[in-house]
Formats: sequence, C-alpha cells, structure tokens
Amino acid sequence: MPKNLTQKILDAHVLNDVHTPGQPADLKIDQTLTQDATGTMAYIQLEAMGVDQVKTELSVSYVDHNTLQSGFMNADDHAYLQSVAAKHGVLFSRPGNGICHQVHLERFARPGKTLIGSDSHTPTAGAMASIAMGAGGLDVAKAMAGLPYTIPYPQVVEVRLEGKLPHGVSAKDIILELLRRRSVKGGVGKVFEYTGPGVKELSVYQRATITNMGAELGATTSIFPSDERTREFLASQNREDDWMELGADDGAVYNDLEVIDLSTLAPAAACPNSPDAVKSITELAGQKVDQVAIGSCTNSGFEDMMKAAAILEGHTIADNVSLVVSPGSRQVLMKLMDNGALASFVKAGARILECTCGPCIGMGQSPKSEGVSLRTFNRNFYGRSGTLSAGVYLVSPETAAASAIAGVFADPRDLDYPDTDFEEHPFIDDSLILAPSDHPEDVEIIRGPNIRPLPINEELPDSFEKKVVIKLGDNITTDHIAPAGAEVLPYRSNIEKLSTFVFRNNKEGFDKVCKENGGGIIVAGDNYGQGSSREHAALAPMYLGIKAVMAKSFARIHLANLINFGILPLTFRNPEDFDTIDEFDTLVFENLDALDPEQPLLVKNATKGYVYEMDCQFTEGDLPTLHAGGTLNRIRKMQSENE
Ligand code: MIC
Ligand code: SF4
Repeated sequence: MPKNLTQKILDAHVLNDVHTPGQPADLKIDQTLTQDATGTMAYIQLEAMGVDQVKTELSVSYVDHNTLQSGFMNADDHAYLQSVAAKHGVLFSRPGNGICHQVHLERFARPGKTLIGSDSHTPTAGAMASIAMGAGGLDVAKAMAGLPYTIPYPQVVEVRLEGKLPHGVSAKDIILELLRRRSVKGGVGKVFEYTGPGVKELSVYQRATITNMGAELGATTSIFPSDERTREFLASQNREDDWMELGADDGAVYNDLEVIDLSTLAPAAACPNSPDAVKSITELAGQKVDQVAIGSCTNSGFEDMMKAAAILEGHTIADNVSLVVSPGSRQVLMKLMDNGALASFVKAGARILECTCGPCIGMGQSPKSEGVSLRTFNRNFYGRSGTLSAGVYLVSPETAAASAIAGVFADPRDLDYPDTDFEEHPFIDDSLILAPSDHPEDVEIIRGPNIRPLPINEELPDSFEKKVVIKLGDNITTDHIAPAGAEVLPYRSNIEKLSTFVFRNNKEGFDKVCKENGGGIIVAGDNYGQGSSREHAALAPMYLGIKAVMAKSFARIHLANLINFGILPLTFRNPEDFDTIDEFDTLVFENLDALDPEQPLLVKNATKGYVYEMDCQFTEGDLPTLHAGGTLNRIRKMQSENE
C-alpha cells in the first residue's frame, strides 16, 4: 500500500501498531529541543524522574526567549540550564546563538527523524522532512527519558502547490492564504503535507516559514519532502551526509486536499488579533504604520533578511516608523555583517536587536498606545506585544520593509529589488553550542533563588464541588491563560509568582478568586488553549486549584498539558449547555473513582438545577495519570512501588 510522507515517517516510529487517524499512537522520538522559557521546567521534571543521561539521539537546550536579564531571574535560569545540560547529555546553545527553530533547522534537523520540542513552532523542522511537533515540557522530558510521545494518529491533508510565486509575494503569503481558508482551528488533528510542482520552487528557508506558521492552524505539524533543494541547503551547511531523498510514494492517499496556485497569490496581512484574520495588502494600503519588526522564528532566515535589506538599501525609514530587526541566528547575523546587508539596515535607520525572540514574545519593543505594528512574526494574539490597545499585523519581510519606508501599508510588488535565492555559503561556527560534560558526575547543578521546586498536585478525589471561576469564549490562547512578556517570563520557574498573572488581561485578580473559593472550574468555548506549548498554562491553574476545564473543544498541546498536570479536560456533549452556565455557579462532580472515558461524565449544576453530559477528552491510558493528580505524581508512585 503506497504511503504518504507523513505515514512513512510515523509508521517507522510507531511503537504500538496504531495507524488509524484519531487513535493514540505511541511514537519513538529521535530528537528533542527545549528553549529557556519552557526548558527550566522540563529539566526540573527530568531531574524529578531520576534520569541520568538522556536517551535520545540528540537533545538540544536553547536560550533564546528570556534574554533581557533585568534582575537576576533570567540569568539564574540560564546558569541552571547550562549546568543541567552538561550533566545530563544535552547540547547547550548559548544566548546569542539564535532562535531555537532557526538554529535547529540549520545545524541539526534531519529528513526522516522525529523531533519534539517544548515550543509550539517546533514544526519548523518539517521543512527538512522531519516529523517535528510542539509538546509540553513534561512530554519533552519524558522523551529525553526514552519514553514514547503519544499523539492521536493524524489525518493527512495534501497541500498541492502549483505555479511559482510572483515578484513581491512571499512564502509568508502562502501560509496566510492557508490560514485564511482553514482558520486557527482548521488543523487540529491534522498534518499538512506539501506536494506538487510548486514545492521545488521554494527554498528550505521559505518552506520553514510555512511549516513554522502551520502551528497557527492548530495542526499537529506540517511537512515538505526532502529533495534536491534540501540537499543543497544541507550541503551549504556542511551537512550533506545528513541528506536522504524522502517523499510520498506514487499513488499515496490523503484524507483531504487543498490546492494553492502560487502564481495567483498576493501580499497579505493577518489583522488584529488572530493569525487567520487575513486581508490583502491592497485592502490595507495607505493606512498609517507606527512600528515595523523584522525577525522571529518565522521570517529571520538569511533570504528573508536579504530581501528586506535589498528593499531598504538606499532609503531611510519614514519619520513616523520605528524599525527593529532581529536576525534568527548568529550564522545569519555574521553573514549579513560580511556582505554589508547589516549596514543597509543600519543606514536605513533600523535598530538592531539580539538574535532572539525579542518583541515576538513581548521582550521589549511594545508598540505605542493604539499603535499599528507590522511584524514578520506568526502570532498577534491579544496583549502579546505588551500594549493592549495596539494593533499587530503579521506580514512578510518584503511587505514589512516596503511599509517601513512608506510609513503606511505598502505593496512590495511595486518595488524593484532582486528575487534571488541568495544561496551563498553561510557562515558556520558552532562555538556557542556547548557539548555535554565528559564527566557528568562532577557537574554540579546551579540552582539560584529563581529555580523553585515544582508544585505538587493532590490525587483526584472521588467527588468534589467547585465554583465556575471564569467563563470564556472561543479561541482562548495560552497567552490569555499564562501571559508572556518581559514582566512575567522571568517567573517561568517560579510557579507561585507566575500564578498571580493568570488571566490577568481577562479577569484582574483571578488568582485571588481561586484562592477565596478553594480553586474552581474553567468554562470555555471552542479551541481552548490554542497557541503556544507552554505547560505553565496548565501548571499555574493547577497550582490555583483548578480541577477541570469544561470547553466546547481543545487545542492539541494544551489538552495534553492539562492531562499531564491532572486537570480534567471535558467537552459539552450538547453545546447549548454552555449557555446555561454562569460564573460562580456551583458544579458537582461525583463517582470519579469509576471514571470511564467511553461514558459521559454527569456534572450537576447545583445553582441552576441542570445536569450536563460531558465527554471525556482523555483515554483509558490517561486514567492512572489523572487519578494520581498528574504525570509526575504517577511516575513517583511507580518509582516507589518498584523500590
Ligand atoms: C510562543 O511563541 O508563544 C512561545 C513563547 O515560543 C511559546 C513557548 C513559551 O510560551 O515559552 C510556544 O510557542 O510554545
Ligand atoms: Fe520565539 Fe516568537 Fe518563535 Fe515563539 S514564535 S519561538 S516567541 S520567535
């Protein structure tokens, strides 16, 4: 039976013989990556599991998110991460070396491998024909411990690319088109596999923009075949030995089809506050712009930077615009220094930032009040930029650069600049990637005061009564639940402090409400927990005593995180029941010892006198974890039973 590329790689890694969409497939994981904002927790959990040396083929710890270092907290985290990597067999990419996904693509990603990362944009490596998925830190820790990673076996959508991109139209415009068609929840449970004659027209960097932002579809991942373009890219990185040809078999079957004719696309923007609120630049042309930011793991590769520099060359940015540029990796930055492109940026008036996530995660560069910010990033969720009243638009580097000069939304198709591939020899230097210690027993873990012990959940009681502490609508992101930004991110390894920020842009003082009511229940609409992989969006609510989330539907990674931290994820069998619940209603949960995922759980609304049939969004295999109060409790229990 011919297989598509996704099935080929998955089936070579499935350990429990599951090949049917929707069924839980246990996967062997070859590579892992972590970043600092989620990594501290992942390694604290790895330590708690008592793992000596990681069991993967390759594990890399990157520092790229929390690099502001105002106060000791982030520096404490970095020191901890460096020491724990040296001790446990993990490569350590130092701050300044670049954004995890960019560096991983350049230096480590390989065709045919499985990769999970504690960051939702890990699918970037799908540009290199890896099955690369975002996961919670605890799942990444488990993979480092040699345990399988379980996902619902995905449906595979064929995205057939035809034609060639016109001048001024970018890979970013391809993924924006898909988001326009399919929406931020259109990819749940699916892998988007790219095929067709248009594939060879795209370089690995362009493919990476698409696989990266495929995360915004809610997809499990996205993938391109490994072909001649992949070989060229790997050869330029001195890694030709890592190449192999890999694609779908002739006659492979898919669950769904989407055809995109590249020659018909036009420059586009995702408008505030959702990556799927897509309009064409023609519709927006002429509207005033206050800030332009070029960078992030979506659009900070060499070609993107070169195109933006070529457009800016010889121009000065408009008086009303502030332009910031953050190259994705030190390799890219060095090359821009060598070939003079960095000078073009500086001469044009750009402010050059570190090779990190920076403004993408609200680490500085918040726009002015009610400002209009054009960013080459992948997310424009409410509040993420740090300015609640600002409007963030997601655009290509070409549109960003053109608009920075014009001071208004501008169409790059009107400008004359070279459409080359810029396939020069990159600068290659791995000296900021530290190998693990040859004498791990001598390495002492550095634990500054910001590294706090993990909060422990209680076992799931047989019955409880809790109030609804918040009721929310559709598409609530993890940025709503556990906000990011320069003020909050330093507390990612200090859950007590972090919990004071939960839902702060929705309901000021949410933590106090939870404390006064002895925890509670969250009620939400569709696609609850979309966006990032941050397990803090489950861990901090767990710390506040949240026992269940009752939603219309969940995003994949957040659902797994809820289970990992012992919070019951439930969906309404009758969606109209949602309308009958209000904040502070008292809900009664009973007979949980006999919980059966195949049967609806009956939840009583004691305030209104209703009974709700709730579907369990977990499997039989998750039951011991939920009863134990989460994965770590379960692992500890198993360890003590074996002693
Ligand atoms: C993001 O883009 O939202 C982040 C910050 O990279 C997150 C991870 C985090 O919250 O630390 C992600 O994408 O998973
Ligand atoms: Fe960093 Fe932004 Fe990419 Fe997340 S989306 S990894 S914050 S650059």
